[in-house]
Amino acid sequence: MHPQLASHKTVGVTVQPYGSTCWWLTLWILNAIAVTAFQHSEASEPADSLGHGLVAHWPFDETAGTEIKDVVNAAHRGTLEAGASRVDGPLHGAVGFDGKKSRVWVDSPRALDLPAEMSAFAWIRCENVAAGEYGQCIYGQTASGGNGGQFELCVGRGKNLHEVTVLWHDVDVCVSNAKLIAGRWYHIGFTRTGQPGNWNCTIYVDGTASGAAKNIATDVGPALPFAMGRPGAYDGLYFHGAIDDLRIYDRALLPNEVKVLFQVR
Ligand SMILES: [Ca+2]
Repeated sequence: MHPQLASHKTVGVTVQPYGSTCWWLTLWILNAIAVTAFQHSEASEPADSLGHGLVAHWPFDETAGTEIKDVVNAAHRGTLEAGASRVDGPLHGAVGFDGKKSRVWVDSPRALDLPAEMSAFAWIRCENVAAGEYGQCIYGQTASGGNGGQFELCVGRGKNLHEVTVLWHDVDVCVSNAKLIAGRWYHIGFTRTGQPGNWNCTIYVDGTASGAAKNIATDVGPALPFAMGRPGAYDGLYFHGAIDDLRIYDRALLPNEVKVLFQVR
């Protein structure tokens, strides 16, 4: 029970034996408790919808070891590899990547087979936002030979050295309007809506839409191994920075849900 509610209940029980005035006082207190409970429920409603369609959620809040737990499905555990480290993030713990070989390896859980609508959101801090031709992959699905899968999020790519780029099936499909600054945390994600031959992608930065592409003909690639800090099983495009609270959905979050998710602390 909420400590405040426990305190109110104690007061009500204490005053009840002292006559009609105190009885009405008790009713007033109980009513106040009910209103408080209703307001609490109403306030939490938008946040509650954020559990709908959530297929993976890695908070990175473990304090030791190399295991990264998915609080939605225990089968989606990841592993810190090659120097990926535990650092402080906006929401408690986060994972740091050195841009050399470090990554979180997850592999191919069935729930990450997302060939249709989807969303992925996380807190991200880049140490280098101008990586060069192919940029750095923050997370994504890719085969060991480099073929792209259903989704990737990259930074510092091609001519968009200070922006984030969403790719699927090896194709850049959407670029953020926001230009990132190294060393600062951002809440970044994207949604995919539509259907084969006619997809839409919107990138969000800090709760607000920041870049969109419509009528994307490029179809989604196959489900491939997933990793953070590099593109899946491909040995390259390593990310130099940190990630916190990565959430993946099998639906497109609505704009107001993205705002709420940005405000979660
Ligand atoms: Ca965290």
